[in-house]
Order: sequence, then structure tokens, then C-alpha cells
Amino acid sequence: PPTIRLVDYQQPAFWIEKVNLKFALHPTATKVTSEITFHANADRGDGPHDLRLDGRDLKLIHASIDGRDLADDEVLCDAEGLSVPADLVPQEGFTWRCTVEINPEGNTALEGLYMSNGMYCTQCEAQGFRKITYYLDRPDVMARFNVKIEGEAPVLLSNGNKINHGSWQDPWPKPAYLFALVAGELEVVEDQFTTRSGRDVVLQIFVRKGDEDKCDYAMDALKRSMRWDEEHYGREYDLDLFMIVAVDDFNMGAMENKGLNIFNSRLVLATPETATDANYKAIEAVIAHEYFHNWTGNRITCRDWFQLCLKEGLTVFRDQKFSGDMRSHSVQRIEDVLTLRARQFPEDAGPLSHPVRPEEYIEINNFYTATVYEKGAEVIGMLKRLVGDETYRAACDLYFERHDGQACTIEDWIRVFEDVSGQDLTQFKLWYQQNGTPVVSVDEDFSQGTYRLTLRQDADASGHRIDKAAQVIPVMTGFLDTDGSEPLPEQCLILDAAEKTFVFEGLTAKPVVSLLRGFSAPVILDHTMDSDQRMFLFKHDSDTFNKWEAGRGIALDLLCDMARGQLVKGANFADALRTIALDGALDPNFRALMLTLPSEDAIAVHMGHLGAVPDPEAIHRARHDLKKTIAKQLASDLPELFAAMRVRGPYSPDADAAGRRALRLAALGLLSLLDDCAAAQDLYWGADNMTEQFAALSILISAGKGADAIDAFYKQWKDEGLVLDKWFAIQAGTTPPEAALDVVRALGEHGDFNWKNPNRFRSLIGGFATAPASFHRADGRGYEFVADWLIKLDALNPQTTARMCGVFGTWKRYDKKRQTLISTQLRRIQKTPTLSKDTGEIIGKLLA
Ligand code: HT7
Ligand code: ZN
Repeated sequence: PPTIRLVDYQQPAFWIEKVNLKFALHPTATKVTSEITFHANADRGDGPHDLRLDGRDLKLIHASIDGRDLADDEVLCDAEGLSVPADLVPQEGFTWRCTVEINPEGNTALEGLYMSNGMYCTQCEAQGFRKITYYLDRPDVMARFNVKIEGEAPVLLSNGNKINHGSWQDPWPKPAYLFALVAGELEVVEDQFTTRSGRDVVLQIFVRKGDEDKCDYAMDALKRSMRWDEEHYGREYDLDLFMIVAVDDFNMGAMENKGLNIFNSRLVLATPETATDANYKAIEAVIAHEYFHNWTGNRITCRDWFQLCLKEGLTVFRDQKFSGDMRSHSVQRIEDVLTLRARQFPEDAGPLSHPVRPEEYIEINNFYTATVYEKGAEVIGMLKRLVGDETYRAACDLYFERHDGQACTIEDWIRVFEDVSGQDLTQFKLWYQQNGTPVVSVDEDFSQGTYRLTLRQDADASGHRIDKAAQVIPVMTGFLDTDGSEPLPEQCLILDAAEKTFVFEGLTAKPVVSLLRGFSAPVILDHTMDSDQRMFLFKHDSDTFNKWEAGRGIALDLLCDMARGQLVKGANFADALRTIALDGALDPNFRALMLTLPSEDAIAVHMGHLGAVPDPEAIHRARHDLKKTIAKQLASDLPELFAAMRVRGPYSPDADAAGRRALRLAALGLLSLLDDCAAAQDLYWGADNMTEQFAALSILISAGKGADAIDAFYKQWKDEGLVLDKWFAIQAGTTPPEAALDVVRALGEHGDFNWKNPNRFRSLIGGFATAPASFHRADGRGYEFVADWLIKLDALNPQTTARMCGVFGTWKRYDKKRQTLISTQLRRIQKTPTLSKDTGEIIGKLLA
């Protein structure tokens, strides 16, 4: 397959003004008739041009230009589209009409028009529209769409304003990837929102019958998002109707189609009995994310798919700030950094590394990555810090004013910041262009009241960033005296050269420096601190992020030593942890985060930084042992903490209640190591909400005491698909490593394991592959099991398969024997005769 390159971007030869689409729905033979008004692109200045349209898996029935039917030999169809020779194409403009037939039921890839539980739905980003009809399926072609849907279903939806049953008009020009159609027997939950300028908007959530009572939280989150975008970015909604549809079969989380967002049902439906606090939080974040796309993505879209971070990085940044406002900024920041480190740092350190704005791809679906999304959001955060809050807002205002209705690039985005701030951001732009995670190392010197702090970037350990130019790295820095006071104000040091020394005068003693507060840049901080310094920051740092970071650093060092077989004493750490866990002045959510040890994956990464080869089984044991040490130290406090954090009254998903539950359940996790799971058993059988029921189940399974609860959970929830996903996932992810493979094998044969459903597949196969000690078992049978399933799924759903191949992304961090076992499986996948382009690209990179 060809490689697509950013440098080859060219505008199309023709633009599209208007599109009329007619759908005659049929499960296996839907007819799509399109009438498209083209006009010449005057900027091209070359030509004459053939008409070249994208199209895949389409049966062309009829085509005409300006009313003249085209003969078979006048339309040249191939696997990627069709061409009409230039001499048959009026170059100044023309109307194209065609009818194609497509098969929604046979569409297992879930791109284009497909069926999910008897309902028609679409997914067009990035290039799914070409599976619906022939078109210029590229984001810079923005057109007005009118849609007519003929079908028996009582609900027939598309973008924009409803004209009458099945008939829709979208007044806003949009690229084809934002097109959507939904048809089926759906129930609607309705509400209303008045915009700040007084316009009434009808809000509708469409779900399957029986799910109407699960939409309250999503609806509330939507209204809060709409208000927040008005208040923080001055953005108002621009149609009279905003619709959300919940769909069971969906490759990703949700999709921001204009006025008709389509959601994976797990990100809409929630009741206290069926959804956890984490589910509620995810619903709030994704509802906001997709809504925010209405301005950052839809009104202003991307010129080409290389610019994906223009809409995704910015929109993630916006949803993170929204969540922070709704809940707690310090907890949100820690969680965002945990995600970044768990997903993006490993991606950037391995064979799938790419810049936030990639320069080439084979399959664009493979670039919806943590780098584009999460690192893309970090870049916006740095930009905001560098120019300041007011300038940031002014630049955003200018962006919306200058580029409304356009398809833009990162250059356009940077330019509004340059114009408003007067700064030259050429060097800052390197964040979009260079891959890899910068390493910032630190030297300190103190003499005669002068403190010299030298920061260096990229004395690189990984070999990944050799020959990279120095980037602009904002390092928020605080200084602490031995009594915990701050002798100097916090400041943002700008490291914009390979090395820079910052000098601070007038100090009476060498300060303890608190670097990269709030995780002010997505870098690896290589700051050698002894355990006393770390402990000091853990106890005294006023920056909550760095307080947490110091505790985490201590835990990581201990865990690495333990995994390497060293005898360590965790008592000091456990004691400091105890103080924090019991400190009623601290947010319970923060205390819960502190009580949660770094993941097995994070420990493996840390061992890599220390130059050791991680042993997943030893890491698993070490984590368990340190947990036990902490549990013993807190033994007399845990029952009381568990009881004190109980939330009385009816369940509420709000941040305070969720934070108390999080701390209560963290205490329970520790307590279970001392009381033989007695309290966890009690909670499981008595829980009245899914958060507690599921946490208790997880504790019981990981202790090997979950048999009865597993059976009961299944019986209780077998008719609730989303809860059953949890049942598969928790067994795959928390069964003790020695038993896990047998368990997932058996679950793979279970009557409810519908592997064609992406959520179910991810629950079982993804759940297993993200449990390091189980997946990386020394005999390699975990790798073989996952590879078997990936080969099977690839034939049906390349997009979901390719994404899941990412579980092999860190394979080079392990020992030679495991590397050989993994590469054998990767080669086996690669040799699959019908391997998709999506999976082929990822496996090719993993093996390169
Ligand atoms: N913009 C969307 C990304 C997307 C997607 C969503 C669902 C299924 C397939 C998809 N391909 C790309 C979602 C978002 O980031 O908001
Ligand atoms: Zn998005």
C-alpha cells in the first residue's frame, strides 16, 4: 500500500458546493443516490482534470454528468474509487449524479454504513464516507448536505435541521467525515438548553427501548458542556437540535458528527447499579469532548489528516479543563499525567513513535494515537502557559473569527498565537514536528548564597532523539526551605537551549527544588534525588502534583529494588503514606490516588530507566509485597478509614462522593490482604452500587477467592451487555497470573463472548493483554493466545485489530527469550494471507 506524505498535499481540482443524498435503506442492498454540485478550483491553475472520486466496496449502478448518462467504458472503477476522463468533465463546473448499492449487514469493519443490533448507523471518520458513495472524501472539501432517508424504521436521523420524517438539511458546510445517518427502532429522551443569546436548542438522546432511564447523567453532562463552552471559549451551539445516539457496536469511543453525535453505548448509559464512578467520569468527559468538537473540529476543521492534532489535541485539552472545573484540577492533572505516561510515553519510546503532527502514514486510522490526542493536549497546555491565560483566550477568539468555516493547519493555529502575542513561535512548533520524549536532566550548585540550577535537555538515554533540535520546555519551579517554607516565588523557567543555567541570589541555604510542578511539560525529568529529599517533598511540597510525584518516585524505587530481589524496608514510606491517607484536610480522591501503587507497567518502565530488564512476574510479586507492607503499617487504621468513607444516602456520581468511595475502596484493597477478604466479601454481597460491587469483585478475584461472586455477578447481570463486558474484563485482567490464561481461554468459548462486538473483544482479549504478568508469561502462550484472536478479528474488523496490536508495542523492553517469543507471533500475524492494510502497517513497524 502507498505511503501518504504531508509534503505531497495538493488542493483538489474541484470543490463541492452542495450534496443531495437519498438513501433507500435495506439491510443487504441499500441504494444511495447522490447529486453533487462541483465547481473548478481556481487556485489550481492547471488542468484539464479527470474527475477522480474516492469509493470502496461500492456497486455502481448508474452515473451521469449534467444529466448525460455515462456509459460503462466512460467510468473507470478500481478498488479505491473511479475516474472519468477530463474530456467528459466540464472543467468550470458540473453536476454529478450516481446511484450505488451497498451492504450494511455485511459491513463488519464498522466504517461507512453498517448495522448494529438491527439499527443502521454510520462511522465516516476518517475515510468511511467513501464506503457510502463516490465522493471527494477528504477533510478540506466542505459542502452543504441535504439528506432524504427512505426506510421502515420509525426513527430516521441525519445531520442538521429536520425538515420532515427522514428529510434533513444541514446549513453548515462540512467535510464528509462528519456525515451521519441513523435509522432504527429507537426511543428518545428529550431536554432543552437555552444558549446565552437566548436561542432554544432541543437536546435528544436516542437509545434502545429499555435504556431510557440510563441517560440522565449524559444529558446533564451535555448541558454543563454547552454552558462551559460559552463561558470559557465564548462558543455557542449553532443549530436548533443536538442529538446523541447510543450504539452497541462501535470501534472507538464516540464521534462528533455535526448535530448528531454517535456514541459507544458505554459512554452514554449509566445507572448507579450498572455503572461505576469511573464510567460516570468517562461519560462526562467524552460527552464534553464530542460537544466541544462542534467548534474545534467541525466549524473549523483539518485541511488534511496530518493536521489531526489540530482538532484532537485542542479538544482533549478543552475536555481536560472542563473535567477539572467539574471535579478537581489537581486530581484531574494527576490522572491526565498517569494516562500520558501509561499510553503516550511508551508509544513515543517504541517502534510506533511519531510526531504530534505525523509526516507520513499508510492507514490514517492508525494515527488516532495517544501522541496525537494526549501529547497534542500537552502541547496546547504549554502554549497557554507560555503566552499566559489572557493571550491564550484572545488567540482562540482570533482563531474562531479568522478561520470559521475553513479547513486549517497547525501553521494557522500557531499564527494566531504569534499575531496576538507578538512572540516568534518557530521553535515552539518543534513540539508538533519532533517525535520522542525529551529527557531533562538537572545539576545544582550552591555557594555563598547563590543557587545555580542547570537544566539540560536530551542527554538522551533511549537513543531515540539523537539529532533533535532543542525544544521550548516550560519548567514550573518551586523552592523549599528546610522548614517547608518557600524562600522564592514559584517561577516558570524556560529551557529553550540544549543547556541553560538559572541563577538565584540571596538565599541563606541551598533550597530543595521542586521541578516541573503541575507536570508543566511532557518530558522525562532525570533529577537524581536521595530518598530524604524525595520524602521531604512528599511531606512538604505545596504543589499537589509534585507531592504526589515524590511519593510515587519513592514507591517506584522501592518496587524496582524489590523486583530485583533486594530486601528493602518500605516502613518509612508506608508511614508517610499513612499520614497522608489519614489527613482529613486532603481531598479523599487525592488520598486514594496516593494509596494506589504504580501499575506493573509503570514499574517496568522505571526499571528500564534504571537500566534493568523488567521481569513481569517479579514485578507482580513486588507490587503485592509492598501493598502488604503498607497494609500492615496501616492495619489499625484501615477498618476505620473504610467505615468512615462510607457514603450514606442514595448514590450520587458527584466528585465528592466518588472521591470518598475511591478512598474507601483503596482502604478495602489493603484491608483484604490482612482479613482474608472478609470485608470485601461483605461489601460484594451487600453493595447497592456498581462502583462498590465491582471493586469488591476485583479484590476477590485477584485474591483467588472470587468463584461464588463471579457466578452470582453473571446471573445478576447477564442481560446487561455493558455490565457483562465488565465481567469478562475483570476476570481477564485480575485473575492471578498462573490461572489467567486458562480462565480467558474458557471465557473465549463462553456463549456470551460475542467477539465481533469491539467492546466485548476488548474486554476479554484486551483485558488479558494489559495484565503484564499474565500476558508476558514466560512460556509465550499468552502471546500466542492474543495473536490467534487478532488474526481472527482482522478478517472482520481491521481497525480494532490494528489498535489492539499496540499491546505488543513495548516488546523490546523484555528479555531476549520473551522478545523471540513475541517476534515469532508478530511474524505469524504478518504472514496472514489476507492481512489488512491497518494491521499490516502496525505489525510492519513493530518488527522493523
Ligand atoms: N473524532 C473521532 C475519532 C474517530 C472515531 C470515532 C469512532 C469510531 C471510529 C473513529 N475514527 C476516528 C472521535 C474523537 O476523537 O472525538
Ligand atoms: Zn476528538
